[in-house]
Amino acid sequence: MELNSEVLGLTFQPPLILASGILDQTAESMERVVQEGMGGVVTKSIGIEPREGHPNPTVVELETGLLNAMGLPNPGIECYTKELKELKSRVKDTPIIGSVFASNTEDFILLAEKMILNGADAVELNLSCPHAEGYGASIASDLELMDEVIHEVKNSINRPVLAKLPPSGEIDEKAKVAEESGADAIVCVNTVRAMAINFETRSPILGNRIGGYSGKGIKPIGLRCVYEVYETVDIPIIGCGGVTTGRDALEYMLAGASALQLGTAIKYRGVETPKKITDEMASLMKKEDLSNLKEIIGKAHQLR
Ligand code: RRO
Repeated sequence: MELNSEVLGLTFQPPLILASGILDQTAESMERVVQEGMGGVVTKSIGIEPREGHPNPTVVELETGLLNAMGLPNPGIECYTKELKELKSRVKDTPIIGSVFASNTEDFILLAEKMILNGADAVELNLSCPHAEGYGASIASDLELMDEVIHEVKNSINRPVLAKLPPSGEIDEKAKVAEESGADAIVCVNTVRAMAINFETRSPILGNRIGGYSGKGIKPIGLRCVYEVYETVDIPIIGCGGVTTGRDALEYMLAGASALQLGTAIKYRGVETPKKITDEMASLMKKEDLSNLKEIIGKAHQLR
């Protein structure tokens, strides 16, 4: 069974993409994930200047997922372009999506142009980090600014632009604005703003106090977001949020996702996660007599 998805003129085979923020600091680690069956990769979110990120602890393991407040640590675009070039030379047939964050339109344009110039096939605009003042979710909550950023980036690069949205607020309204501004796809969703408190120390655990929740626990939220956005826009949706098994992936596709991003699942199922999920998708489809993903995408909307 051929499990592939054509999205944005790119072929994802299988339709599983490494989500931003996991195993994506170096060309070597991203290549390794591709060798383990990932159909595409998104880089760590990269900004103009190097950033150390938030103080430790930056990650907490919860019962059904992870809580992080990394704080956009990254080496800055000048330094990261070396990794990107190296990655491009190592994974020629696998689409590379460059993730970028900024606080203003000019910086977004500069970052997107550098990503494309150095080997990215598409750009993912991080409009949704839940715990970075002035970046991320604060961009998507200002619809005028989001419109300008997407419109201007789209005008500057001749490649697909993906808008990664937060699960907060009216996501269908944000997705509609993103589509009208020229986004080629919506990534649904970033992590959920959350926190953990240690009873014994009577204090928040994360250095930044507030962080983003990912993994199995947020799957119903991501699924709902994909479902709502599918009813609102005509551009493709890439599902993200707690996809851990082949069944999860197919449920997201029923909600309307054309491809999926995987992140936290790798922590629980290892670097072989994409192969495992692909096998699970194939056997579940075989059992249900399905041979093509097109028979699945968006089908949960027809049964009401
Ligand atoms: O680096 C982070 O702390 C981070 C980012 Br950029 C993001 O988009 N989402 C998240 O949960 N963490």
